[in-house]
This record gives sequence, C-alpha cells and structure tokens, in this order.
Amino acid sequence: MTTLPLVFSPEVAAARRDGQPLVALESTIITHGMPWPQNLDTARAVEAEVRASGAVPATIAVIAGKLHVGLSDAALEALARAENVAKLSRADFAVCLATGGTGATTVAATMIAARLAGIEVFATGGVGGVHKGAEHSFDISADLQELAASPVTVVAAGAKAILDLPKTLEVLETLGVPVIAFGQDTLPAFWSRDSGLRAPLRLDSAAEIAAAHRMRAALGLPGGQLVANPVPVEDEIAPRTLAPIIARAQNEAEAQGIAAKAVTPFLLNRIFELTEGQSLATNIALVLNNARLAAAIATEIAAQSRNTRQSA
Ligand code: PSU
Ligand code: MN
Repeated sequence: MTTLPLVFSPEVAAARRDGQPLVALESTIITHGMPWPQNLDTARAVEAEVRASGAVPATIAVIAGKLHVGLSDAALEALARAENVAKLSRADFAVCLATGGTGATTVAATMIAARLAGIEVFATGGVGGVHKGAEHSFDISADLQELAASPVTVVAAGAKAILDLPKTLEVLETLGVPVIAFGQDTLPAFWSRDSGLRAPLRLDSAAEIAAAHRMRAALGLPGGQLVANPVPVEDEIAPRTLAPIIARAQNEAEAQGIAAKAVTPFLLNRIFELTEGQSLATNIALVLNNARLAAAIATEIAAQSRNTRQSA
C-alpha cells in the first residue's frame, strides 16, 4: 500500500508524544470563508485561543502533495494570501495528494485528517448542510456524511442560516449523528444564537460532551458528534436583520448559476458585503468561542482517558 504523506509540525509532533490535548482546525475557512487579511489574523488568533485554553492547535491543509497536520506561520500566511486554492472534501482528497497538489480542507476532509492523526476534537465556524432548494439542486454537503463516518467531535456554531436547517437536522438524524446544543435547548444558527428549532440533544459541560464522545467509541459506533455552540450574545446578529440579506444573496446565486463547491463561498462573501462586514466580525467571534470549547473538550477527553487507564 502507498504510504500516506503525513507531516506533523514540530509543535503537534511534541504534543502527540507527550499526550497533550490537540484540537484540529480546518483551512477552507482561511482560503474560501474569509477575505484577506482577516483570514490570516483569524487563523492566528484561533490557534492562540486554543493554546491559551490549554490545548495544542493543529491546522490542517494539503501542500504540494503532503498532508500537513499543524502549519508553520509562513505556511498559514501563504495559504491565506493564495488565490484559487482547491477546496478539498472527501471526494477530491486522494487525487490532490496523489498528484502533488495543494488544497484547503473542508470540515469533511479535516475530519478524515484528524482521524489519521489521532485527533478527536475539531473546532470550526459552521458545518455544511442541506442547502435551501435541495429538493431541486440535490446540494447536500459531504460534511454531513463525514460526521457519520469519522470519529471526531466537531464544535461549530450550529449550521449557517444560508442552509435549510430543518432538512439539515433531518439528514443528521437519518445518518445517526448526535447534534448537541451546548447550554441551551434550541439549535444555534451561526450568526444568531437561536434558530427557533429545538436541538435534538443538549449538554451543559465539556466533561459531559467528552464522556459522550468516549461512550460512542465504547459502543463501537463509527462517526462523531456535532456540538452546536451559540455565538456569544454581544456578537450575534438578529435573525430578522439577516433574513432579507440571505434571501437576496440566494437569489443572486441562483440568477448567476452558481453551483456545487462555489455556492457556500459565494453566499458567505455576498453576506459579508451586504452586512458591511458585520457578518465577518460575528464569524470571527464565534470561531474563537468554538476554539475555547473544543480545547476544553479535548482536555476533558485526555483527563478521562487517563483516569480510566489508572483505575484499570
Ligand atoms: N464555516 C465557515 N466558513 C466556511 C466554511 C464553514 O464559517 O468557509 C466551509 C467549511 O470548510 C465547510 C464548507 O466544510 O464551508 C462547506 O462547503 P460545502 O457547503 O460546499 O460542503
Ligand atoms: Mn454543496
């Protein structure tokens, strides 16, 4: 079998050796989710937030045919500046690696890489989901199936309001993915704390989320968990402010024939423009908030695993 071209940064390699808690971070949010230079500032700030919260960050990307787990600051900056970087999901991951390509990893591809690197917790902004009009377009993010396949707990701020949230919940239920709202009964909706939809599950502490993660493994179930962490109150945008803006961006996407991988980046960019940058400020705040919770969960998983070994 071909050996996997896996490269650990010195910081991540040391953390793996010493059994320190690790948090995976994706790179599509850098290349396709935010404009320059806020994308680089945010990537650095998220890594710093994970460290300040007692864990080690591992930003993941494919660079010149190698799967990098943990990026140097120079690599982070090169990705943030680059234009036309490939957006890699499960389908195109192997081709990119095999042909020496470079690409940013989505939630789905980052989960695959995290599993290979033995990283159990991953922080991002929002996961992909079922797009509005999916009954015609069939546009359902590969992130959902990945949550059913790779054993990683993903901390996001719920699903973006550009998606059809009820259908997204239905698909996650069908796939057997636990959707856990953190500290509230309703599902957060990315830029807003409350989607108005009841979340299937609710947990109130990092310790409970870590215990559920470990129990899922003990049951022998494949797949991970989706933790939906509401954006801090002071950073949220009210759903009624966003609704007309989202509708407008969606109409434009349809009129311009935007399809497939281009849909999510197009909508995020238009919403950024139409909110005059307010959506980006909220996006940055929620990613940092998710990084903190992910670090706490990774720390709990490490502590609970140690306790189990000691009492065995
Ligand atoms: N969350 C953000 N910004 C993003 C994304 C998520 O705040 O850019 C990216 C993630 O990488 C996610 C992807 O996996 O969008 C989903 O793309 P699609 O809908 O094409 O599956
Ligand atoms: Mn899609």
